[in-house]
Amino acid sequence: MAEAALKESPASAPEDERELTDGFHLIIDALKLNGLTTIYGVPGIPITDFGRMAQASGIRVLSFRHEQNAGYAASIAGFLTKKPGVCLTVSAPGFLNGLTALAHATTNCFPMILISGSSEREIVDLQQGDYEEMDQLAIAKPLCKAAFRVLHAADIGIGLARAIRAAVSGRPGGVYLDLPAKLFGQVMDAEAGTKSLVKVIDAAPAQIPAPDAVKRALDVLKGAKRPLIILGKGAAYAQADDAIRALVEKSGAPFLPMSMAKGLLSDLHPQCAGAARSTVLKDADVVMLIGARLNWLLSHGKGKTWGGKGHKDWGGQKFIQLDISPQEADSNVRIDAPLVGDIGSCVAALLKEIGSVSKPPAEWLNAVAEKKKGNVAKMTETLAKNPTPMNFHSALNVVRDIVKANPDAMFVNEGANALDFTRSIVDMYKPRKRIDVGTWGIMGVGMGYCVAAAVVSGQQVIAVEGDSAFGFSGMEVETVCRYDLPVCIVVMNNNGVYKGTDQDPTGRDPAPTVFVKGARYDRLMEAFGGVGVNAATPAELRKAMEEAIRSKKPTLINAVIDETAGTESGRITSLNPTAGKKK
Ligand SMILES: Cc1ncc(C[n+]2csc(CCOP(=O)(O)OP(=O)(O)O)c2C)c(N)n1
Ligand SMILES: [Mg+2]
Repeated sequence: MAEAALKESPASAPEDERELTDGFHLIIDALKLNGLTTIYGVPGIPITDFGRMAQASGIRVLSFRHEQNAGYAASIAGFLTKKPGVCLTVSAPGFLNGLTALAHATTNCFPMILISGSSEREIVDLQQGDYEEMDQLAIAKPLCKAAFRVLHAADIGIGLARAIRAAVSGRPGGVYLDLPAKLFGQVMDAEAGTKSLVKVIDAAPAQIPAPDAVKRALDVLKGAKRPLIILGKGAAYAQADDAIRALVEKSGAPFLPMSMAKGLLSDLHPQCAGAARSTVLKDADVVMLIGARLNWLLSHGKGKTWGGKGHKDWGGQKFIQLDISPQEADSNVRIDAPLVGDIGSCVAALLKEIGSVSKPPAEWLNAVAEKKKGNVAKMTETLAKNPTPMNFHSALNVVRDIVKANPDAMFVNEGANALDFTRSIVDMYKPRKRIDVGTWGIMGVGMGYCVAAAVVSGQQVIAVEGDSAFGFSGMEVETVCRYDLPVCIVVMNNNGVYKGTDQDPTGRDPAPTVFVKGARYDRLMEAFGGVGVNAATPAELRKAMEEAIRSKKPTLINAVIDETAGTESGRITSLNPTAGKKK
């Protein structure tokens, strides 16, 4: 009788008979309880066993060659799924390698959690020189949305819950979670451990806009003679695709997708003004920003791009801004109608109240259509040329066809010319297919994005990479081959950064912008069992891409591009400072 009672009540059992758990298992249980079942990381002290145990428990653990790439993978997984992407790193150097990606996630408003092992607190705090000693929490704090440390196994559940909420609620961002080495082996009663875990309820609660703000926004919109809607990656993130389409179509306004919002409505949609960008920015009288910030990518909402007279002059238009953050309005110019809430709720509220709207004046729509027609005709002409050597346009004409034939494929893009030409030439047809350098114009996201895109979507991935851009994460082609992912990488090889033609005026070294001429990136892929193809003509490129997609094999195509073809910094040449002192 006494024995039976003891079995039913493990808490009162003698210590050595109670079932125990530890930090390792509690972290795994906490992740799984919250549906976080993929980890992107690099193993080592103190998290090697954690990775093994996580894998054994059914979590997918994707091991990279460098933490930065694992971090970028986690960040874009967050963007694609609206759940925090999890990156796992070792202490000090591994943590620092992952930190760039955490800061990138925060800047881009992607939910991500960087979980890093760290060294012994008492040694770190006395600065006694521990293995990989670093006060990681202090370093992470200014670079992310929130940072937490867990010292006791009983706090793991709460620690992860705080990290999840911070990452996905409000404006999403990067969160740092510091787990000191001793935490992993800490033992506690299993039942108490289970009770300490938290399943986060409604991690990103809807934020409903105020009715008067909705009315104000609609009044401004309805007063427009030349309206324009700009869709940002916040709109893509929201996964409110149908409502956004309905609002755009109801308004009848031309829309402009920011790079990662391409495909939210098809680039071929009749209202898409992508091919008339300069006209619509300059001439619109009312601009509705949906999940797009007026940062450098939109010339801060002022200056000549926006019809202003001088560099910093306001163009005179009115702005409506839908954004989750109340602090976003007036960041660069006056916002006449801020609408604060999550994009899904804001768009739904506008749709509910909009009533009948008359289409924008024909004069405006015709002016945009004319400009579009002219630019599309010019582009068609350029794309039809077939120069030798191949240039960006003749190569991208092929990519454009392949993407059109495979609209479900994920599309990764980085570089300077390799980015800017691709963005304007390759149309997107579905939401959240195009992922690229984002807010910072960062190089190095390529292979991390490819891995996460393949893992999260289960779809074919196509990557168009500048040869410089590719080099930042090139070693991860081994990761792509190891996991046998359906990734087709096209390296636009113009022998360097922007161009391959620069020379050192002193004749001593190669110029800072050029690489080994005629490099064969395709052979890197072959080293790991993938398919490598050297393509010097559009026909060879087309054949190789079609075969990659048919076979689903990891493929790298070295597309040989005219080394004179690019321009300095692609489309952002003007951001280069110029020397005040002429020679
Ligand atoms: C992390 C980081 N380092 C450096 C840069 C500066 N940068 C901008 S584009 C670029 C590479 C451009 O060359 P490539 O990828 O070959 O594109 P191309 O213009 O030649 O097509 C570099 C290094 C950056 N944006 N990000
Ligand atoms: Mg290049």
